[in-house]
Amino acid sequence: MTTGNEGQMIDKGITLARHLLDDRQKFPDGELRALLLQIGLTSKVIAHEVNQAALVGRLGTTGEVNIQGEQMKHLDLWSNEVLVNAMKETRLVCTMVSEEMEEPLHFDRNCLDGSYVVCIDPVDGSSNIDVNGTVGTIFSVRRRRGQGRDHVATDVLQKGNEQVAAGYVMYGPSTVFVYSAGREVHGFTLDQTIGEYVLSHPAIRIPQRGKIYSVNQGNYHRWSEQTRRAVDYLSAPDKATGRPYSHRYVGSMVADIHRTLIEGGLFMYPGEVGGGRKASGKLRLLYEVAPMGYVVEQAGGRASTGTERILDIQPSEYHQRVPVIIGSADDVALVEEFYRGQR
Ligand code: P6P
Repeated sequence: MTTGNEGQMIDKGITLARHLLDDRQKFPDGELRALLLQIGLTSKVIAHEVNQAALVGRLGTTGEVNIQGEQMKHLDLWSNEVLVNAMKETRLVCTMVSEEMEEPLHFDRNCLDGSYVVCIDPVDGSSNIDVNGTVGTIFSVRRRRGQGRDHVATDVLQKGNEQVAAGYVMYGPSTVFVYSAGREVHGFTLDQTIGEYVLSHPAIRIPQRGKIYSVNQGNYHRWSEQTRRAVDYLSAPDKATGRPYSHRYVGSMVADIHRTLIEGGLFMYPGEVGGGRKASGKLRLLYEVAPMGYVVEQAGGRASTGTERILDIQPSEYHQRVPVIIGSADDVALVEEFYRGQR
């Protein structure tokens, strides 16, 4: 392996570490840089475990049920523990919220240590792992604003527009680390030959409009009239308006939104009528929808509930669910017209 000027590995491209260091003028916060590098490092450990899950007994469920009432997977618990330890080790994080933990975890008794609050979904879409499907880690970073144990109410339940960084890791045919720290969205692909993330998708911009919609069509009869009319419109043939859209649905939010980010279109998880636990959809605001919405907005897209910008929502509880329409600006705006009675 040769190196060129400034330690950049000429034949391997720009690594995540080099990128974050080079971005100093746009990225002055050394602590945030260190935190993102630690998340990147931890994701490489998780990537290996995901890849070997079937061989090391990480498939299947533990028999326990999480706060969401969902079967907990061996991989969920293991990856949560790995991420918690990794964040604690940095001494940069005072509190963590996770899909796998009912309450926020404070790393020191008085929450005086660590500048950041990190919300994570350790392995999103883990039900796909048993069938060798794509899964992902989603992370959201906010600054701690308060002090002492009472700071949770002010610091964890912050709006998505308070995030200072967010992103995801997609464990698919290749492992891809995508993040934004409020200026651009960059994607890195794990180069197994050197064990480093290498810049593969610089300055990602989502197409203004796409040709794909992504939603679990099986929930059609539980949707509101507006949702059904919007999906019927997208799937109806009409050459003049470039319809029908193609339908793609992996059932793994990271996979579906990564495709949407690269190719355009929109991903939806609407609320359901009938008063069940999915009245506000299935996906959680703090550690799934807000971070993914932040990334998509930074790439020029939009993230909405249908009537409200996701990043403007004031969270009221840690595991709060919200309806999601996220993707190309023109496509999200189109669907919002159905929810606003303009179509
Ligand atoms: P459904 C995975 O379980 C997940 O949390 C997201 O990754 C995904 O978008 C969604 O749920 C899929 O849910 O109800 O369509 O199986």
